[in-house]
Amino acid sequence: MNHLLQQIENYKQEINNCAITNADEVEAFRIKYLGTKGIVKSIMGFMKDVPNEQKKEAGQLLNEFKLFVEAKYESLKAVSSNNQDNTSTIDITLPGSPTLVGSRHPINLVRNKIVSIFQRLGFAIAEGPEIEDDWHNFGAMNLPEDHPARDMQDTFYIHQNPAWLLRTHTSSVQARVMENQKPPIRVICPGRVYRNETISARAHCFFHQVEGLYIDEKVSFADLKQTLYFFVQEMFGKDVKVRFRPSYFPFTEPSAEMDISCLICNNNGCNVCKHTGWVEILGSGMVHPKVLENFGIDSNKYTGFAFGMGVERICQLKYRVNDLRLYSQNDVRFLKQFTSVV
Ligand code: 2U9
Repeated sequence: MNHLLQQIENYKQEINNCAITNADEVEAFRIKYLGTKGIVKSIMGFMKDVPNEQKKEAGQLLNEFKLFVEAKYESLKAVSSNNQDNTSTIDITLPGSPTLVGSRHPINLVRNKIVSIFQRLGFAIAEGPEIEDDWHNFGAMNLPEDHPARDMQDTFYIHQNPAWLLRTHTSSVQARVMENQKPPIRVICPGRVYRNETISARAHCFFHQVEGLYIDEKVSFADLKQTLYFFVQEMFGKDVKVRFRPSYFPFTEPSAEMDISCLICNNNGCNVCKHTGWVEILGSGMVHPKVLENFGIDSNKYTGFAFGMGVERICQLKYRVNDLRLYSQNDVRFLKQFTSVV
């Protein structure tokens, strides 16, 4: 037993003093100490000569020694590979690792495309605050006190001051333009809006709108139709067909929703158009005289048209995205698929 102890001590000293710097020496160390005919194996062979009552203690010693040698081998390996790195040269023939540059969000791509089409028609861009007061969001838009859209379930009110709310549409921006500008007014208002909805594939607590407003003398429903027809042709191609359906909004009279022929089935009927051949794309109408008067605009002299569309909706039709949640999950696998609106 004492002999064994002495031997282990000697080897430990030898190992502690060894100076090893390169991979060949490390391999020689491994063969000498840990190889099949190495020192660790050979002193394990002494176990059979150890008296039974000392076997337990001897076993522990040998095990500790084995762990000591293995740890030393691992640290030598690490040191020698570091040395190797320091001396190695860069292989300039290897391909570089590319820097990922990201891409524009599909909602932004589609919003930019919508806005640029209206800019070409002479519309100026207007933006406004997302936190609004009741007047700019509802009152000025002819939404009466008891209108369901004012309901707590649809609108996010600010706890600290319920006179403030998160805008439910970007009409509040047009309201601010009308406050500060006299006709002619021709603005396009892109922006994020908020509604208190349960999140699902088809609804979200926020989405993006582009609304437009054109007020001047002699603006007619024919101007509305032609402007919006031009817009969808630019957006979806010259072959697109349109139809207008009568509708109701408190801020426009008359009001109309515009459908386009289904791009997926070419007007023949599919799941996207619910087998009607048509898909709804935006709401529109002639600005209600009361809305004009709210801003001191003479409704006998001036008329105007307005429209509003959801960017997510257009994006869904353009890119065939079928779940609204994808837009806000920030998943690169989804986002990197979009590069431009064609
Ligand atoms: C002023 C006067 C009138 C904006 C309009 C719509 C019709 C409309 C919806 C489309 C889908 C909202 O995103 S959506 O849910 N919008 O249908 N919006 S007319 O009318 C205005 C705006 C400002 C001063």
